[in-house]
Amino acid sequence: MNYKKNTVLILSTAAILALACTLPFLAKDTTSAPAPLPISVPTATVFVEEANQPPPALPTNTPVIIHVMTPSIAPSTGSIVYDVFSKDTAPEKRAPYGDSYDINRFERPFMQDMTYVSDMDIVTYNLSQDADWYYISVELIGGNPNNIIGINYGVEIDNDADGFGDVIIWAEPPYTTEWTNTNVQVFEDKNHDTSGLSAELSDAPFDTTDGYESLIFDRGLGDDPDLAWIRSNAGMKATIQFAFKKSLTDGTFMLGVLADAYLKDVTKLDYCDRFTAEVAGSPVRSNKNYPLGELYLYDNTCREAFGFTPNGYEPQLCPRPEPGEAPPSQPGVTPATPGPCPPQACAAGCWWMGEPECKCQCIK
Ligand SMILES: [Ca+2]
Ligand SMILES: [Ca+2]
Ligand SMILES: [Ca+2]
Ligand SMILES: [Ca+2]
Repeated sequence: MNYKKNTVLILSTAAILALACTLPFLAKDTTSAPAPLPISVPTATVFVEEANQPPPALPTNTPVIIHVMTPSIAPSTGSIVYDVFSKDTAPEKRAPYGDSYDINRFERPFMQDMTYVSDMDIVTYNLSQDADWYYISVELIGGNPNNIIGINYGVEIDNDADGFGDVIIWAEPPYTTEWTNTNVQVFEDKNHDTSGLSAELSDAPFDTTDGYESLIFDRGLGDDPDLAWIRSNAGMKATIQFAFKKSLTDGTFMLGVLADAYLKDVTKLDYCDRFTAEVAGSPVRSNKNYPLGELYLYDNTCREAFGFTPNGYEPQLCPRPEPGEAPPSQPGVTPATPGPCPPQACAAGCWWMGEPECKCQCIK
């Protein structure tokens, strides 16, 4: 009996010990972790098959743009709107007048050191139209819009004549003599802040606005691939010429043009709200902020009314003749002396001081 009992005890103990060694939760040897699952290794055959396939087509970022309409190559010329120009005073490193910072009127086609850039000095602009298009022709003193300095040109449209620009047609070089829009964009201001707080005055320093923030046409991409175009050297009064679809407006609007070779940022318009007059400097020698500071290489114009008769109080509207003042020499033509301080002839040895003095200054 005892022999049998001992034999059973020994065999039972051996069996328990053998089982314990196979149970992972009892095993103390941490080096005997379960073997990892086998990794699937691609076979050489897979690579060979892929290598033999033609390369996949690369995604393209140049969608095909199909134009339906192009503007006329011979639009008419509209009534001329005049801007101040600086050609005659440029050798004296100054603008004659016409730079009224407070009211967003600039005449500074100059580098910061007052070096003159005639290719961005606006002299006149005019608007004409046909059945489908408005044409905005811009006359510059210089004849090379492709000046290496890099000049952007723009057309600002104020649809409701409240002084806050609503749309800008914005173009960058290179310009060609054929109509193109590979260098044209159109932006909108959807939150009504292009003039900051006041449409009539500078609100500087004011930096919380986003100007024309919404891109609605990008070099042919947009709801209408033909929305806006530009060409250069199209005629005496058209060193730069824009065309845009009439559908962009309701037919009544105010419009002005600009040339910009420095900031070139439509989200920062109106620039007069960004910089104080002191920081921006002035191109007019008699101004206490002369010479130019942080805002230079920028020329813009007053805005003219199209499709409606203005009441004369629209912000940024081109000045009207004063009562009793001689009417324009031609019907519909704006006088050639915009601004409150038109230049006058001075005696020999004297020159016109412009704003704010409005008088002749003579060499003593
Ligand atoms: Ca000018
Ligand atoms: Ca507006
Ligand atoms: Ca303002
Ligand atoms: Ca805006």
